[in-house]
Amino acid sequence: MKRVLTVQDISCLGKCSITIALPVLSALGSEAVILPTAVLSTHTMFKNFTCKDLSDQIEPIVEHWKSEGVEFDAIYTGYLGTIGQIDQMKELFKAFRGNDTLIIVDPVMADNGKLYPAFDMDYVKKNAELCGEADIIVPNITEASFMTGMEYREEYDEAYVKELLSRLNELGAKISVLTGVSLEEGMTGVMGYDSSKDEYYVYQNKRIDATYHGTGDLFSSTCVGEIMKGRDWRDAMRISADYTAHTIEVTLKNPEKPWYGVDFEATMPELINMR
Ligand code: PXL
Repeated sequence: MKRVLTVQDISCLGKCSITIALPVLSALGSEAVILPTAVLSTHTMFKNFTCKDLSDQIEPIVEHWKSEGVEFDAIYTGYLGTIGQIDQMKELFKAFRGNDTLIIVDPVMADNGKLYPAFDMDYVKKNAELCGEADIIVPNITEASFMTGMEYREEYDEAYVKELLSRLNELGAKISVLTGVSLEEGMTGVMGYDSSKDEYYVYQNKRIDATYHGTGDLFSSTCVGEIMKGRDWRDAMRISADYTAHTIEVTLKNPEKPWYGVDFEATMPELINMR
């Protein structure tokens, strides 16, 4: 069984980060190991959330794992709280990067043209450095435009997306995948670039006009789980885009849908058999 370490916050209520990564990775047949960066009462789109930073726990946990000889097939980082934690991730990569360890960085920090409340441009710069150490990065267009210094656009063409990918590639990751890329009217999806082969991959599916928290985490966790199942990164992206879009559609049909997250619990049985 593949063993995946995921490093992100625990938002106790909110269906994002670890509360999505754990069930998705388990459902896809990987052993999920967690390293929580902080405990929040809810994700940061609620008002008055509490937050306990866990930075001081990272080193002792890592040291214990090292003493146990623990190895990982993949390390997947998502929402990190502070610049200091990004430095800690660099050390963690050094400690556990084996010849076949896949490192996937989702530089969670912004959406819809804006940074999330906790972050600033110093954090963006640091996240760009972390992306340079990854095998695969999965930013959305907002995160990519912040990290590359390119203008954020709501309306764009393929040339703009290719330029973003080319500048992301300069950060140093082997494969850069942009999410939330809409290249045709009524469609959305991903566009990726594999620098080792100089190859692009585009996948578009139906655009659903709804934004939900945690959908980026659902997409990334599914990618990691699918790659661990042995899928090529392009197939993993396609399945993850389909699964995320389907889950949003199902959520919209639920009359009791919570506003703060998607009903991935309802669609998980389908995920297991997706191909
Ligand atoms: O879904 C990304 C995410 C993860 N963790 C926390 C968040 C968010 C998005 O806002 O607030 C705490």
